[in-house]
Amino acid sequence: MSEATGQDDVHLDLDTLRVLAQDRLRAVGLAPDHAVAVAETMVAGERDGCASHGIYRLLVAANSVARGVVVPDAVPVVTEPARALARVDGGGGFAQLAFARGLPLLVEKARANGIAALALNNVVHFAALWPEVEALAEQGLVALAFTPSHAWVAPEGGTKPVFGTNPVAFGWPRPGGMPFVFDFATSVVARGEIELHRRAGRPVPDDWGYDAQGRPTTDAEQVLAGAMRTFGGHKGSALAAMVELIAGPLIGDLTSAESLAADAARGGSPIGGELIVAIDPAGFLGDAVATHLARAEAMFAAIEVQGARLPSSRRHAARRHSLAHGVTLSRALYDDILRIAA
Ligand code: NDP
Ligand code: PYC
Repeated sequence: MSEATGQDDVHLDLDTLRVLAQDRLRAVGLAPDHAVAVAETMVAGERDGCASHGIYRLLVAANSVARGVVVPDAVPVVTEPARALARVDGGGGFAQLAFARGLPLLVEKARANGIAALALNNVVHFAALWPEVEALAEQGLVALAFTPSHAWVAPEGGTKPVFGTNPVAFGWPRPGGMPFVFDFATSVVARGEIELHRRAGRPVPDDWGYDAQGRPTTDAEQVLAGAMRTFGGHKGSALAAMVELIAGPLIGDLTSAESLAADAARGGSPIGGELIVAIDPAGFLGDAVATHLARAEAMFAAIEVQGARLPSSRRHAARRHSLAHGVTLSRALYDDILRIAA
């Protein structure tokens, strides 16, 4: 059910949002199985209060389809390059269906070998990575995920883009509770956050990026045209380089610079690969798993007891609220979504 809650926003329950997202994705030409997988990740982002990677991504995904960046009816192909390795060739489609097709094999291999990795190749990626690591941690596995994007981010000490916004995500299973998950870009913020500032006509902090001449600027448009900065100076810069390497050349896929070149100024989402690693705690610990996971709980308690919060606690609170009360979109975003494929 949807209802107008005022001139500037629109309230929707999650089922309505899901139907709207699937409908718009099919309307732009996405095959039904892709539309379901892609809509699910956008609805999950909106449900969890991740505005830059929520339902706003409908506009981004529709643009990638319209510009011919993504293969809308790609059929993912799963292979096993080695005992502990799985690969899904996404055939140029969105990453969500490729991940869904590779997940069962990754879990099976991690349980059999103690550790396993899944490479998604030849996919288009517009989304957050926490759904991947959360899905694995919910099955009792420790998980890591990485993907390059487009070359938008300058290395520390430079002002010209080399890296993508290159997120790193981590998931840790918690007995009887939601997994411990963090997921963030190695740039100072995700590019989607700067896009939202541009849409709202809001300035960005002056340490988010440079204009095309390499000068710090608070103009979101200028940062998008120039270069973003890494988080944490040389530390974020090195992590961004690591993501380029392990989710690019290591799995035979594109770096962020190569992805941007392949886009050929179409303005689509990044094209390339994603690396997902899953570790079964029982591989190291055997019957002592419960004892050692309990020690991890002591660390989480020591964080929270002093008033600090765990990553994902805000997201999980947003999820509880959205499941009970639905979500609110700005009227401008809702109208833009209705205009997709119209
Ligand atoms: P943030 O800087 O907002 O960091 C997000 C992470 O940090 C979350 O796990 C968040 O938990 C946690 N966090 C935030 N504040 C605190 C705090 N005070 N204490 C403890 N934990 C905290 O995210 P980014 O802007 O860097 O990235 C946003 C999203 O963009 C990510 O999901 C990422 O995957 C996505 N992205 C995707 C790319 C792609 O190529 N596909 C490229 C770049 C980014 P919580 O959610 O609970 O707030
Ligand atoms: O927000 O930086 C970003 C991003 C890139 C690809 C998907 N999201």
